[in-house]
Amino acid sequence: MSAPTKAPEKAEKKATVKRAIKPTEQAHPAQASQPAKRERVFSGIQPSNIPHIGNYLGAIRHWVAEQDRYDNIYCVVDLHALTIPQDPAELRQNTRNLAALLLACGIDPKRSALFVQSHISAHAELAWILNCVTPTGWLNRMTQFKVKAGEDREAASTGLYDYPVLMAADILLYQADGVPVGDDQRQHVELTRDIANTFNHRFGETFVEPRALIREVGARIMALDEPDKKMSKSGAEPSYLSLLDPPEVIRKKIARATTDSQRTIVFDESRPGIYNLLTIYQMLGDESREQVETEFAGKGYKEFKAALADRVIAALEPIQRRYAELASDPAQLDALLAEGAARVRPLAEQTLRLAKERVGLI
Ligand code: ATP
Ligand code: LTN
Repeated sequence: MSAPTKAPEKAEKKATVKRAIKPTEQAHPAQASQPAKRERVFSGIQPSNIPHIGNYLGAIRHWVAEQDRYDNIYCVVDLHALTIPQDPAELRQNTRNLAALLLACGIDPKRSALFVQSHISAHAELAWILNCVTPTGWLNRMTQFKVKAGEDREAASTGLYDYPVLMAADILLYQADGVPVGDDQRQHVELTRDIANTFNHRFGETFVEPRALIREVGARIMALDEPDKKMSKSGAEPSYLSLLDPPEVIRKKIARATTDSQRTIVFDESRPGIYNLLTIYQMLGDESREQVETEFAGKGYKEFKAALADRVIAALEPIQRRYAELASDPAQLDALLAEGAARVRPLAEQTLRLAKERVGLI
């Protein structure tokens, strides 16, 4: 192979001047000359199962509520779902169901781009480039991998190990300023910042360093049966409240939820079961803790659990109704997802082109 000539370097320099992206706390670099533009947010959710009330309270609800504040991009991360074994037919179904459910929760395709990760090949391509600047030591520290891989770490897929780098690619491709997520994803967003920072230092400003947008309340809803563990889509049935659970299932799961032998119904973090249920109750009603505690002063768990079930059922009823309509028209859903991908693909491709150029791919 011949030695590299000066020319590509020059071309690279020129590209740097022309397309330099300066990360700022305020705005997306491409928006630097138009400071009035909104900050961009990106977030993803896996089609690994039907979402639960934790996904809703920790993430989806905020995506919906903040649609007028940000430039929004939301993604059904099907490539991430592949990191653990999936039945192909189920994955296809779950992907469409999840998209329908996000729309039913209030994601508005006019204000938010909603698309499927595998429809934009730049995600996988950028992930490869980022793999090559990410030390394995960083991935070894990721707690989600340790939890998901379980005892037999050697048997976990390489994809599961590499999951956070693909997530970094998702975020960095769109030069997102913020990443609205639940508390469990904090470490992955920090890793994304580290990867962006390392890349920018090595190759010149290329990526915005995003920050995690995590709420104080509800960012970590716990499993109903084991309140010391996070509620998870991949947990056992009685551990979570699915957004599509019918009323009688919701009542049963809440009635069986783990509490403790004390009687008072108060927000006490040392009592994780009742604390978790109270948090769900409070969030669905937008009340203060004091108001909730006053409401149940002198009352028992049975009464509280019945009130909680009523509230969850009432909150999910309109979502389930809209979902049934949307899910009945898969062709329209597919068209909408294709539109979402078409809207953001140019952004992703622009960033990928720049990253390829920066690292020296011709
Ligand atoms: P899985 O069990 O398949 O890994 P998950 O339940 O962790 O799924 P994701 O699709 O990975 O859900 O996450 C979607 C969003 O929901 C993310 O922003 C994540 O941080 C948030 N989230 C997940 N679980 C909770 C929870 N228990 N409480 C609050 N937010 C949560
Ligand atoms: N890792 C996330 C899902 C996810 C994501 C993303 C979230 C994939 N890519 C990009 C925010 C931004 C999870 O397990 N909840």
